[in-house]
Amino acid sequence: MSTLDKATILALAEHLESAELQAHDVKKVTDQYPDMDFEDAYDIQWEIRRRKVERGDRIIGMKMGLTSRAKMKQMGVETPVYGFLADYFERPESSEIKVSELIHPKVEAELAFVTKAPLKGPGCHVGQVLAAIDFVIPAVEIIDSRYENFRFDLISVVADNSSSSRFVTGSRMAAPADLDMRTLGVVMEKNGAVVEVGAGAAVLGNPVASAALLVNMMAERGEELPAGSLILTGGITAAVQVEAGDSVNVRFQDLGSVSMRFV
Ligand code: 0L1
Ligand code: MG
Repeated sequence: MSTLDKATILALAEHLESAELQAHDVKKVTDQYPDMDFEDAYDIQWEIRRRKVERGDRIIGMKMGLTSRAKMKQMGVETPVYGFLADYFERPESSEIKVSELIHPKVEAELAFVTKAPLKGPGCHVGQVLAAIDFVIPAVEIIDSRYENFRFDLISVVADNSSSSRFVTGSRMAAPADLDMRTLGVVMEKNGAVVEVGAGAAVLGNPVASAALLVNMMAERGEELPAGSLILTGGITAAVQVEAGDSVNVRFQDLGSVSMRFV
């Protein structure tokens, strides 16, 4: 049930989107509106999305966040969150990513899917997702909460498009049938040193389950995922802070590696 009126939703969407575009941090929105709920937060997120589309940006997919059981427990929450991906979030493999356009970026290793059929909930299951996946590619998401010191609560995070900011995908693709996504290992290196390791099962037991949940969560708003969408399924590793001068390379079992440099 929403608690905020339309004018407040519009004002908060503008406020948070400006923070993103101008790369400055803000106080979490629940400080001012402590009674706001998840519906308000997704209303704000969908309004930010609408503003971007109106300006000519394309929405190329969706991401799931807070999909690791350990992170959910740490934050005292039981549901992951989703966000949208705009075309300008994407950066090419091995490219330089400008930290001056960001506030306090962190990187996390993820598996990404590109779909060949629309997906619609409620009741979307893992089998439907597997049938709709065209191919799997490795990805690194660069999250960047707009909130001071990454200090937030879940409702504020959702309003802020779940900290979506940039992402890089690798070019080696695989069919889902050729991978065991639960045991698929990743090793993240920063400046040549291993900083994180993990396996796909960190993402809700199986990244495919994360995509099914995304579709079912979108269905709560009557939304579906069109064919050709890119889905970032959630962090396999913890998020690692980066700054100008850092190089990141993530090796994915059976899927090659994804690298980038922060400048
Ligand atoms: O992609 C993610 O898991 C991030 C979700 C938002 C929470 C955060 O900024 O850490
Ligand atoms: Mg993520």
